Amino acid sequence: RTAAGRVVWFTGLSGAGKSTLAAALHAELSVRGVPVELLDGDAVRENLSKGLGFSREDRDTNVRRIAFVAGLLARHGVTVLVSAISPYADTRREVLGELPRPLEVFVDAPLDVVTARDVKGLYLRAIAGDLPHFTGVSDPYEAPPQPDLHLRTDRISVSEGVRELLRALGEE
Ligand code: GGZ
Repeated sequence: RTAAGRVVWFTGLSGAGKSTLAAALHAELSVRGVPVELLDGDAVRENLSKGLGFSREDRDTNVRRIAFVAGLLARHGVTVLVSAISPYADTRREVLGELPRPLEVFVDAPLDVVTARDVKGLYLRAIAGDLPHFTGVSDPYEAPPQPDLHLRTDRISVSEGVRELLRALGEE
């Protein structure tokens, strides 16, 4: 199988759709019998990275921990779907460079779109100045210059995104 042991790394702003796409791809691969695991930033921060904040150092630590676990799983043929903002281009390049056949996916929607979605109300708080270090508002997000896949979630549906992901993985 072509997706076996690959790490699909979803990067993008909060609310861009990383977790939604990762969950949908997870469901599709599971149905197809592909061994697949999901490492979601939110869940990771409640367990593996509990206590970490949002300074550059803490985000980098979070991203390195996720990559470490992803590498262990991938080594055993599991397809790993990582969903984390992972805002720093250098850190992404470093950790992805140590993974076998990574697929970097830029989950992209303009700031005004994610602000309008504001599922958790975090953008409202950040714009009001109540949330320091909030990615895209009061903290940087460095878009990947050459992602393997660039999904504009304000233009395509979740199922279209999943189709593109499956194609990129050679699993269509
Ligand atoms: C960005 C924050 C912040 C700040 C809380 N900046 O969309 P969400 O809500 O559900 O997921 C986001 C999550 C970010 O965790 P990650 O592990 O993906 O970030 S990183 O890769 O940069 O380490 C968001 C919520 O936590 N959240 N405060 N200040 N996102």
